[in-house]
Amino acid sequence: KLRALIFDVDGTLADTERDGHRVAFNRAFAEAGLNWDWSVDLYGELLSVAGGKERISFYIKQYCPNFSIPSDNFIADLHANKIKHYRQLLSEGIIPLRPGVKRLIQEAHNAGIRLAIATTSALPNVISLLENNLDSSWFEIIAAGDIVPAKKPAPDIYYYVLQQMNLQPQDCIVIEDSNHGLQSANQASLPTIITFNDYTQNQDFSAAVLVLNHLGEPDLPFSLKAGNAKD
Ligand code: XBP
Ligand code: MG
Repeated sequence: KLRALIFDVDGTLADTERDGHRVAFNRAFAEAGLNWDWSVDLYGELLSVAGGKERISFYIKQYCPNFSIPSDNFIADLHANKIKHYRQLLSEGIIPLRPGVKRLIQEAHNAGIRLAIATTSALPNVISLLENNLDSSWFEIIAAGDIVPAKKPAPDIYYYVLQQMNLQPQDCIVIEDSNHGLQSANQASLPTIITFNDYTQNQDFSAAVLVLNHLGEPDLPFSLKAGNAKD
């Protein structure tokens, strides 16, 4: 019996990466006087590293090998400022939920299915996204950011949610958008539905129970759409 739905956030609830996180990183870099500028394509590569702080470290190692990190909390401070910019972007309402997300969450809530979040992103980011779009009190557990030391694709965040909710993996379905997320959930034995997006569409999803382009209405041929159903 299905008892719980566990949602990833970035790329799953909303397309937050390209116009949200990426832009916020760039604004934080500019504010710190750095001439780093993450293009849409470069950001696609950087997404191979989960977690904002981890992504900045990776970028420095890979693309700015001569850059000397000025202080111990340089990356943490930069990331804290990135969170500020990201929340500002969300509050402007430019990043809507993906199709079908709100309906699924509402119907699951009405049916008494328990809801949880498992994300690599920092907690304030998740709270902002939920508060701008949904009733965040519906989520029993919001497992985010550094709450577990090993981020996705490690399974730790999903083990954490299962333990906190006292659930068995077979009682749950996970909704993810990336191969990282799929690996993380699968290692915790959780059946996973993928809703891919532009950044993740070419990834390997063979371990998913279902792969969809989104959770909204199916993309039916025109003649089958509402109003033409009798054709
Ligand atoms: C999300 C991420 C995050 C965000 C940035 O992965 O990889 O790093 O891009 O978030 P997932 P923070 O959807 O698999 O959880 O800057 O808040 O870390
Ligand atoms: Mg994701």
